[in-house]
Amino acid sequence: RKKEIIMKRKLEDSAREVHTPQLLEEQERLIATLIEAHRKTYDASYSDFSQFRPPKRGDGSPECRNATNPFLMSLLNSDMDELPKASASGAEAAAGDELSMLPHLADLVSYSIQKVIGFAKMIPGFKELCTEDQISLLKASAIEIIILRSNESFTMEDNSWTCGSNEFKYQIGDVMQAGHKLELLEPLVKFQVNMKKLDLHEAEHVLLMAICLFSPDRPGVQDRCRVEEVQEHLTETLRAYIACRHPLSCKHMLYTKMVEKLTELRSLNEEHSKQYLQISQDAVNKEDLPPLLLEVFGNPTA
Ligand code: 8C0
Repeated sequence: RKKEIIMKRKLEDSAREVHTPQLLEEQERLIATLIEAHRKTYDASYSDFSQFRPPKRGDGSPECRNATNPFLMSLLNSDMDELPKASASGAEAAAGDELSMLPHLADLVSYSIQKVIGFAKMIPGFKELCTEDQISLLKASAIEIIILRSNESFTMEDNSWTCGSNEFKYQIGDVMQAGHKLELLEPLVKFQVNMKKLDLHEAEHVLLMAICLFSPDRPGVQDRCRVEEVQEHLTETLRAYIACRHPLSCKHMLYTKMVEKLTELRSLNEEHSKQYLQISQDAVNKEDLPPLLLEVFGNPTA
């Protein structure tokens, strides 16, 4: 009797493998909802970027090329005949502030957090969670989802995030001028390159962001079962989508590779939290970090 049941299960399992899984109508609707949510919260014209505090790049600026003559430079460039008051820091500032890109990138991250929140609110199941769980999920995944969504602006031509004009083109050097170490940025760029190579469909891209958000194992999550349920529904939809919509030649292992990306994001996130602590402490007096960013990533002075 037991053997019969086991045999029957095996038959059912292999039948499932052979028959191409279908995209259920409900799954189609879910994908359409996610794509619309993403389009409403990702402006690919990047026209809002001019409202951020402007990017300041030390490299290439006249001050920096003349780093040996910072005072001469500042006198030549200003209408006043006096040396800057705080001489030591004046020299530093003229030679190119170490955190000169921080205000712009902090504004970009803060803006992106707002967009990620907007995206989350449109995912079926998110609003039904209690506010505490919504906050726990967002706090833990915001930076990961920003990294994922940023792949849309990333280009392998010159390994930069290109958001319109040259002013809003971000290269490793620019992010270093926001206080980030090369050791963290190299894996971040490598991640972007490997993501780009996966050449995801929009449906897969948005599903991955939603799956990332609904991770039941984030710190502080109360109703893990609800979160897991939604995540499983999303992963099932992703598997079905890949199985029936992705061209045979490139769908091999795609789901597995996508799940691997989520693991890589975790370790980027972990490394980032360590550096964030350092940067946020360096930045406390500069009032460089927007309040939303402090709330989401933590405020070292609070
Ligand atoms: O100066 C700081 C700025 C941000 C110091 C710390 C932070 C961190 O937030 C508090 C984020 C750190 C993160 C790098 C570490 C990741 C392991 C930032 C600096 C990265 C993440 C960004 C913002 C550098 C510039 C390019 C990176 C993602 C980029 C994203 C690009 C876009 C453009 C965001 C996306 O939302 C969008 C609309 C465009 O695609």
